[in-house]
Order: sequence, then C-alpha cells, then structure tokens
Amino acid sequence: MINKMGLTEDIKYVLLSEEQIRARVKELGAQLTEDYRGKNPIFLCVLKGAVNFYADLTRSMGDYMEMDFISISSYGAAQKTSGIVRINKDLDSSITGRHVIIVEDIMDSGLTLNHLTSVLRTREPASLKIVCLLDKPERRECAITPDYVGFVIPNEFVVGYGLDFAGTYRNLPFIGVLKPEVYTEAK
Ligand code: PRP
Ligand code: 7HP
Repeated sequence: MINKMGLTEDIKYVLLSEEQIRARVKELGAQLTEDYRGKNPIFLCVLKGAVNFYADLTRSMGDYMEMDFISISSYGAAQKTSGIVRINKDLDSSITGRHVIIVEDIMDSGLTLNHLTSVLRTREPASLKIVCLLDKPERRECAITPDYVGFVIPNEFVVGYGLDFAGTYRNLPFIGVLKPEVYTEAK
C-alpha cells in the first residue's frame, strides 16, 4: 500500500537532480557514439523503467543507430526479483550478427540482466553490452557488471526518471529516495 501525500511531498531527498542526470546522460551518449561509430548498433530498451533514460540517451547518440523494445517481468514474489524472466513483448528485429546495447534504468541484484543477457546471447549478436543509468553494487547476487554506468548509488530504494514504486513516481524528472512512511503500513 502507498500512503500518498503528494508526488514531490513523498520524496525524502533528491539523490540525483535533473541537471546531474542530463549532464551524465550526455557524457554516456558521447562515449557510446565514439565506441560504436560506424557499427549501426541496436539500442534495446527494457520496458518500462528505462524509458526516460532511453529517450534521452538515444537523442545524444551522434551516429546511425536503430531502436527496439522488450518488455519483461520477473517470476516470483512481488517485491523480490527471482531472476527468471518472462518476455511479455519480444524484440521486433533480429539481433543476429548485430551490435546490441541493452539500456536499463538500474542494476540491483543483477538477476534480471543476468537472465536477459543469457537469453539474448543464444540469438548470436556480434556483441552485447549493457548500459545502466544506476548501479547498486552492494545488492549484487550474481557475477555481472554493466559495461557503462551513469551513477553508482548506495543501497536505497529510489524512484523517478522511470523508476517506480508500485507503478508510481516514474514521471518525476529527478531521482529521489522515498519517505519510509509512504510505503510503511500505518499501524
Ligand atoms: C527493475 C529494473 C530492472 C530490475 C533490476 O525492473 O528496471 O529491470 O528491476 O533489478 P535486479 O537487478 O534486482 O534484477 P522492474 O521489474 O521493477 O520492472 P520495470 O522496469 O517495469 O519497473
Ligand atoms: C528495482 C528498483 N526499482 C526502483 N527503485 C529501486 O531502487 C530498485 N531496485 N531494483
């Protein structure tokens, strides 16, 4: 249950401001432009959390590229990633022989991306890399690291800029930490 007090009133503090995010996403876009120059990569958006990052990152790519989208969900208990991923909407394009960059909002336990990359590798892309806006390495439960990271963050539950709590807060333009009373049951 969410005890909503108001979209911005529910936020304890801003971890990453709009300006910080904008500047870092531009840097990542410039880096990816250099690294993939002439390779016509496919940027793969993992719905839904990555949408805002994806829209900004792809617009800072200064060379040819293609877009595709995948919708996945985890099997298992509601709040806990199981690592077994169900594909709700698969890619439209073939990635065989293509350079693929998976765009994600956050790597937490790493189980989701661990599973997704093993599924995508069976399709034999020329290369497969991960760019994550946020990395929470303290929470990692498997041996995976993103190839490109926007920000390494502490072990706090964050929302905004695509990240949600129970489907809410994705539209916040910054990334913030929720007040505990928002998600703690009232006694
Ligand atoms: C979030 C996020 C990653 C995953 C990271 O997705 O977008 O896919 O959790 O967690 P992990 O590293 O512990 O596996 P979520 O299942 O919340 O779906 P969403 O993108 O639709 O918000
Ligand atoms: C998933 C997720 N979604 C929103 N905020 C976080 O801190 C998260 N970690 N893993």
